Amino acid sequence: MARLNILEYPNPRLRIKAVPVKDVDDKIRRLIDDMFETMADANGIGLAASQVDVHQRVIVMDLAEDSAGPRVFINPEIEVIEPEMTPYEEGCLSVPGFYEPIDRPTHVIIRALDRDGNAFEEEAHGLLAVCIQHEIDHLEGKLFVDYLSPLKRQRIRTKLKKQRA
Ligand code: QAP
Ligand code: CO
Repeated sequence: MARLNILEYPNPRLRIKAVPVKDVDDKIRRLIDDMFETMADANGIGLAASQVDVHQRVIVMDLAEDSAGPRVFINPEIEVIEPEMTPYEEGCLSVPGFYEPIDRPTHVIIRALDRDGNAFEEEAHGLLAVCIQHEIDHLEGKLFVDYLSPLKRQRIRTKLKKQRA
């Protein structure tokens, strides 16, 4: 396994739209293993392949509160089943050190492929619902800071650039 480099905001490569995975093969499973290692090493709970500069529709997740253990979502889709929105304090491995409440649909159905390429469906609320929406946004080239006011976003951008300089 290998630890991969995580792209950080405002790297323009985070804006690339990911393409669907055609074959869930050993190469994809190696990517998944590397993503889990990278995420664990960075103390993350969710990671999209876009964040490690691989622009294919793959997400890994390991929610501490979760009895389901490590999860993989390939070519994920969500369906919002209720109009209700709930705010949740979100962070992101690509925006280290910043957390802001973001409003998202509370209750969704997830459809995806697992690491063997088998389709599955899961109803989600709470942290799982928040996390899958956050990670699917990454696959679309979208970040949680895009939901903030331009002023807040600019402040985060400036601070991150200074931190790295
Ligand atoms: C996305 O985020 C998420 O700033 C996953 O210094 C976050 O794993 C979905 C992290 C919250 C729902 C709720 C962030 C680690 C990890 C940081 C993460 C940091 C160290 C973020
Ligand atoms: Co993120």
